Amino acid sequence: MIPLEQRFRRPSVMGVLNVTPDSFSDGGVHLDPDVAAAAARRMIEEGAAIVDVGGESTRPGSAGVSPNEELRRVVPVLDRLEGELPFSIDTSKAGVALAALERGAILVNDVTALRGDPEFAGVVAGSGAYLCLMHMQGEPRTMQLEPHYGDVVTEVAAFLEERMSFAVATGVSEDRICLDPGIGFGKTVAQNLELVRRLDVLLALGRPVLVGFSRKSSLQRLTGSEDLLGASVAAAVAAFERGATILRVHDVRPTVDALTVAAAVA
Ligand code: HH2
Repeated sequence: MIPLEQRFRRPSVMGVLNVTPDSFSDGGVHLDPDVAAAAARRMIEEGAAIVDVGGESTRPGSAGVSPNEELRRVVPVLDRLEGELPFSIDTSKAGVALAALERGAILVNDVTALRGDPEFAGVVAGSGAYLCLMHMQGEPRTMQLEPHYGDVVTEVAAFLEERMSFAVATGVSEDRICLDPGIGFGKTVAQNLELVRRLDVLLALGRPVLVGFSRKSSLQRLTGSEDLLGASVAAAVAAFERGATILRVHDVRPTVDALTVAAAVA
């Protein structure tokens, strides 16, 4: 694999495809694998560089699903995407990551940053795939109850630096890794905004940064709007302008258009 920064030019869009009944913004929409595969194709046509397939919701309060249930949700979709378009798998289970890698996933997106499953790091290292390491305080079930930090930005940076060292020690080469502050994962609105405002601190770790602000509740709290399209696009542009490389979003076409303009004047 070529280094991640060559495969994903700044800015690149990652389209979100949740194959779950309960994801916070698109739960239940893509449960039919043919519908899910069609949505993935549309995202690529609209300019996404990659489609992120997930079978377990990590929304605040969610309890998680069994490996078998997660496989049952994602495998029929992955079977349809195999060989057709670039996709990643959003999972913290080694068995699910392996099933996706066997079907050609080029990136593994682990919201636990290799803390969830002891087998996970080895599976990724052996595959040669790209890896996204994300920061989360606590676990989805409880993470929004009482987020606490001294300085959120330096703590997230220290965490990601340590997780990257761990990944490299288990055999994942550094040029395959991207880092993610984990917007909404154990953070207040102010902390989420601070992480984007001071993205340079994460960039100083030397790896491309992925930001997923799309449709998150902080945007709803900030704007008071129920329709989060405008807020999500603005958040993607703001993150890009502060140096993010990959923007993980639900609404691909408007985000790609906005980023094209933002990049043209950069
Ligand atoms: N956010 C969500 C899920 N996975 N992965 C990364 N790397 N970064 C993120 O910010 C991120 C993520 C949550 O969003 P969504 O997939 O829309 O919802 P749910 O977890 O409810 O399926």
